[in-house]
Amino acid sequence: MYAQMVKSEASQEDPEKLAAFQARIDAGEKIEPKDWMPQGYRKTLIRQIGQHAHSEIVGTLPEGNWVTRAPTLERKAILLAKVQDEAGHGLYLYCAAETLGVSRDEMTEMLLDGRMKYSSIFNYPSLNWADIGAIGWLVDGAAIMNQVPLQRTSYGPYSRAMIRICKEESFHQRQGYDAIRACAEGTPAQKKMAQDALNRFWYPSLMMFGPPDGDSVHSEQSMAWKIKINTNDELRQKFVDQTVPQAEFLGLTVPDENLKWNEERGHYDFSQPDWSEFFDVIKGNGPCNVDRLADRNKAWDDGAWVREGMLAHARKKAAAKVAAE
Ligand code: BYC
Repeated sequence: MYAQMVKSEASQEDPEKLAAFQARIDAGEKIEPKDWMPQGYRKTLIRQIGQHAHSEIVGTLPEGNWVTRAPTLERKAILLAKVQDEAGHGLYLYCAAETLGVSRDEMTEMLLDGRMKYSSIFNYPSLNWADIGAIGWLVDGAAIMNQVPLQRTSYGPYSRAMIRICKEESFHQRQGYDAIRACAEGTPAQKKMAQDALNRFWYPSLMMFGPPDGDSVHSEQSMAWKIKINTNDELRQKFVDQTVPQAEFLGLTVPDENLKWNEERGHYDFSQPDWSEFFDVIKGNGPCNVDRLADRNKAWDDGAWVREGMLAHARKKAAAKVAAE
């Protein structure tokens, strides 16, 4: 329906402007906030960048849950820094989306009342310390796989935000791998925890790339506009190819009986996640959807006095400046 809406909006736009816009995209030019752009391009970016920003913010919840329970002071300091980075990523992305004419408050309200999504992965719980390793290793690993190509996305502010974010995500992935490595090399009970974390996070991580290409409603148009550079399935395959040897190095087993190197294709063959579970989770029925939104709503309500105070201060400063002129 969304794709049809984008097409029907495009039919109402000036064909010459549309052709000139597509020529700029095809020539690899970046589109900047003041440039003319089709309504569908603007809407798609607001949806994708806004959803991405929300994911960064909601993504701090499963990890923040472990800051006070990290096993050593060093692990605590590292996790705290990572969680702060994720919140920062959310802010860069909200700023990038604001250049398209939507405010951060509007996007937040759409998240809080369920009109905007965030990544499915954050609707799964972090039950033990090894889960924090698995999140860094697998979830940040999947995020980087998706975000490195987005550094070349056609919208300038999004592309520039992604360059900065990717640098930090690489550190996040390494800290996760190091944390799960310590568990995998530890006592039999710790190794068991690491395996259990891999068992629970493997398929949800594969889901992060979105539905199979045949069910991806936005990919075709988003790729024509170079908002997306790769299809969901291409990135999922790259992630599997990269991650399986990492699991082998840890002495852990990927929970997939069909996982096998395919010499002819030069890729691993692997089982698809349960896509009905994915669609259920993004409809709001995952294990933690209700808690995540309740936490974000509470944070928004509890922070109202701060926002009001900041606005009152800004108004006072502006009035003092006018009076002094
Ligand atoms: N979760 O047509 P499709 C992070 C929705 S943050 C939820 O393929 P598209 C991190 C999709 O929105 C990671 N919904 O969509 C943070 C669409 O529904 P609507 C976030 C999903 O947009 C903290 C429908 O399914 N990364 O890494 O072309 C700590 C059909 O899908 C998901 C980004 O956001 C999902 N996984 O492709 C650690 C990256 N997948 O909107 C880590 C930027 C699909 O029509 N985003 N849907 O109602 C993208 O690259 C693309 O949006 C996606 C989906 C590849 C995710």
